[in-house]
Amino acid sequence: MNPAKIAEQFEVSGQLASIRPTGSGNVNDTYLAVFRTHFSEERIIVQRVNSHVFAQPEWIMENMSILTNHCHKQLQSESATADRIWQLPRIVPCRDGQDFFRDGQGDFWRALTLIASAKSYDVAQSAEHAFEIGTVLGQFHRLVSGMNPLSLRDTLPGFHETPKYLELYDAVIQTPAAKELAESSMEVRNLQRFVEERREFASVLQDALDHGELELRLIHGDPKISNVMIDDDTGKGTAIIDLDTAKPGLIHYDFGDALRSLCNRSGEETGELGKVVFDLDLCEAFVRGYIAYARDFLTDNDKKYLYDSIRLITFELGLRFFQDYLADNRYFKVKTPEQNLQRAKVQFRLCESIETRRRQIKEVLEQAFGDC
Ligand code: GN1
Ligand code: MG
Repeated sequence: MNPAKIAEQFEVSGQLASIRPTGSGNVNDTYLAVFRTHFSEERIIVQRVNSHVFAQPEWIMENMSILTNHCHKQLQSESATADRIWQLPRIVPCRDGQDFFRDGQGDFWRALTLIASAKSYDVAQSAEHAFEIGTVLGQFHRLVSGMNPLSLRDTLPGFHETPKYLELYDAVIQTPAAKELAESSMEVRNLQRFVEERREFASVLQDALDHGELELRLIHGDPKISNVMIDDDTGKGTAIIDLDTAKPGLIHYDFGDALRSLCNRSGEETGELGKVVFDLDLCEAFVRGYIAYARDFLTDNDKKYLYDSIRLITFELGLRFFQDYLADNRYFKVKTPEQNLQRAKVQFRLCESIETRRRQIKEVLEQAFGDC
């Protein structure tokens, strides 16, 4: 169904003035809709949730209400000491009162308020920007640290369990189409070797969870740089958006994901592999921002796995892109058939850079957190 018709289903006053695609998401389709009355303007985000990825999109909305209500209450009780304004996205209900709209084709649509006067960026702008990303993730983790992890539903089973992605990869690599690709492409064979050399490492966090060293908490699931909103007026982080993957998990995946996306100044979509490196200055600034809030909840065992988390999530995302390429690009949206292959090469190159800088990264972490 046409997005303009969809936008009109939501409870917003005024008349739809415009609607256009926005954001750089790899999974959902996102639009910015502008409504005007004689006296004012309201902007909302309208999204078609990818129901191929999220089998129960209703759960995302339930989770979002629970999570934002909790954070809102907590922030209200602390507002006297706040050094900045924290914002949260809010669900805009449909005219019939529901939190979402299903169109004639069965597609799932929802609308959210826009974070006021703020922007997000696909690549780091400065060390101050990195500090703000760390601050926002630390604050998010602190805010949800008092919640029972099981108070949210698992919207995406297996998400960020690296061994599960290896299983999917192992299944696809056996298919005739993937075998043919491997035979004809040296590049594909190189990536296969890269995966094999790290197969053992893939279970490092799940093993720590199984052994009771790490515990399940609530996580954001996708705290990449472009999901952190920076206030236009103050330059401070003001919100973390895209709460679709908030669920019980290991906060290490969040920590690693924020750093992998932030510290690659070339961005996820670069064609220039030679320029992909893990930037230590940005890492240091992020960690300074994160620790201010994380001191309250990080345990000694948590600290032990921080370096591994950065390396692992980068490997995991590369593996997910590679697997999807071999499986005919069914998960991540692509503009060309080779895009997921290129994305995989970028993450694997970044993973190598993280491995090369292991000692320096550990030094940064140790300075901030103690033994890591
Ligand atoms: C996807 O759609 P988007 O851009 O919010 C993916 C993340 C990846 C990210 C990489 C549900 O997020 O896990 O880290 O792409 N989300 C899902 O850019 O798979
Ligand atoms: Mg996302």
